[in-house]
Amino acid sequence: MAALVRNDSRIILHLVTPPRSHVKDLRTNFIQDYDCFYASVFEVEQPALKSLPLAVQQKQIVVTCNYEARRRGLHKLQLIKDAKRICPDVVIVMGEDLTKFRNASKELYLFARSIVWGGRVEKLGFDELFLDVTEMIDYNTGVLNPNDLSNSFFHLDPKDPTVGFPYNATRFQGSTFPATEPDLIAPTDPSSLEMRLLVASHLQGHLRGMLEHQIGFTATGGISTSKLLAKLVGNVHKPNGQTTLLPPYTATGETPSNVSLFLDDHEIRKIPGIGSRIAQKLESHIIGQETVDEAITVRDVRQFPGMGAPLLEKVLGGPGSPKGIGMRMWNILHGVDNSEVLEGRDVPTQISIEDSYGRLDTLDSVRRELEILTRSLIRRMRTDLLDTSDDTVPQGQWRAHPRTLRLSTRPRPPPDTDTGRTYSYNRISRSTPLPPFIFNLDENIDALAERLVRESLISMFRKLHPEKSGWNLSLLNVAVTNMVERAGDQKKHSGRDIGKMFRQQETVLREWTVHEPESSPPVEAPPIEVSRLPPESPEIQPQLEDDWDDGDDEPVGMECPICGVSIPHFAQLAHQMYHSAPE
Ligand code: DCP
Ligand code: MG
Ligand code: MG
Repeated sequence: MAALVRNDSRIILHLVTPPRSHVKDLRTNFIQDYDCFYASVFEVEQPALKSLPLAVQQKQIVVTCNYEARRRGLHKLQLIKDAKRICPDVVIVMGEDLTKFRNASKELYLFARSIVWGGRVEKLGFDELFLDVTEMIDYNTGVLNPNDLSNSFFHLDPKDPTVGFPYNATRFQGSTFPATEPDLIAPTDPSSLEMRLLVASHLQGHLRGMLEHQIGFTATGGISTSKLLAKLVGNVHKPNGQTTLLPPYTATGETPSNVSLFLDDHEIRKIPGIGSRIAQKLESHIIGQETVDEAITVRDVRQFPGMGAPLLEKVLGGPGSPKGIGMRMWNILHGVDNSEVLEGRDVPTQISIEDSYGRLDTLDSVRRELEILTRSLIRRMRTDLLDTSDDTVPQGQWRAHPRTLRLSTRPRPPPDTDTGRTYSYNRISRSTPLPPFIFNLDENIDALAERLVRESLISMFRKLHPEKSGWNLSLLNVAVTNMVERAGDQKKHSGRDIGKMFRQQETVLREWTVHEPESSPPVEAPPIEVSRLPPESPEIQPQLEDDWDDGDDEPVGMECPICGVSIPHFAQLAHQMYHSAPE
């Protein structure tokens, strides 16, 4: 319960503000989740699509669709053939090349970062941002005039009092949980949690308005004191809405906490941080059977006799479980999440390009594929690591130098003789210092790629696979890691340079063309591991997958609409064939 108290006065939005040590409990965070993101990227390019039912296709699946299509019965992760049957006039666009989504995602991230003081904007997947706006809320609640709240002005730049927007600080912007008549809510104490959340709701409304009217994307938002609560409350009014989780955040006397009121009806499976294995263990403990289909809610777990951190530790702990899982789960069930919104980085920590294969078993084909991957890798390095802001250096200057070259492969074991299915091995890899010639901007990319394969990658490959034949690979990955930023650049994104931010913001808004942004979110994610792959198919088309910002940053796969298993993109076609194959 102590943890609950700590959480009580935090404010989280689906844009998140950074906690400062002395206002640790007054964090204001929010989250923004763009509506039908991939579909919106196409709509921004071609506004005429907005009024039509639009679906984005990857393999045979609707990966997302716009809200016009949803009104007509389509939904995310539906089979294309079902979508066509339900809505014959659906407009289908291919979305397998992720470049434009990645670029739009970075552009939107940069936009948010240009506004939020301290740059505490964290990406979650491609289309969600947490913004820690604590500092902005500290400042703006500090300048409120309690005698004239309806004529307030939100300052977006403390150095220039004219930059900002007017707002009415006697009412929340957008929706609230619990739903309340806006006129009935009128906090007057500028330092209260209510007022902080109220002011934050206007900031989020303003940002969403800018996004919509100046860039063309609508987003849905949530406002609270932690990432967890901001994210969950952000789901309440979709699309193009925002919801603030109202205090009280702790129960007092007869008054229940709104956090519990809000969380208790959630299925535990829907709570971020509770994966399906944990949910299953909790469900079988609560319901008392090994396999259960019944979904249980946060309330069911929280109010279960004897429930608490020790019992959760007993149920969930054991080999393979992280230490302290009981306390972590108990906190989550009470909406307590002390994780911070992480500040973004301007350069990635690594860039890697990979592809998957149905069959790759000769040195010639490996050499050919390595050259293809290396060409993409060099292109990506030039896009992400070159600073082209100085007109006197037309080719640009390297903002960072990766020091290490890494080659990874994933060998494919022979099929299981009983079932005919194959199971994947883990990746194996080797690293070596990255030869400096790769940074030569006068040389063309094809020649550089050919040389890197000939001089480095092939010998690394031979060390990984000393046998001349007999191997068969399901994946190749070429990466540059161990990034060293140019002197001076490391400091550029720490601290706050409002002037620069606003210049950057203008640039972002003026040139809404999808180009490579000059900064990027944190990267470095473990390789995608698939413990079991569906049967191989000769029809699997190798698909370039670069994981510049993989892991958290990029959807690594989709849930199969038939069996619900999470399948990486490259394996989706094979997985569908697995379902359609006769038993
Ligand atoms: N995506 C994907 N594979 C998944 C889930 C999502 O490739 N399994 C992609 C397509 C989405 C984007 O990521 O457009 C963002 O995912 P969301 O779940 O936020 O979905 P949308 O933004 O499309 O829709 P919503 O309006 O419901 O947020
Ligand atoms: Mg979305
Ligand atoms: Mg999303």
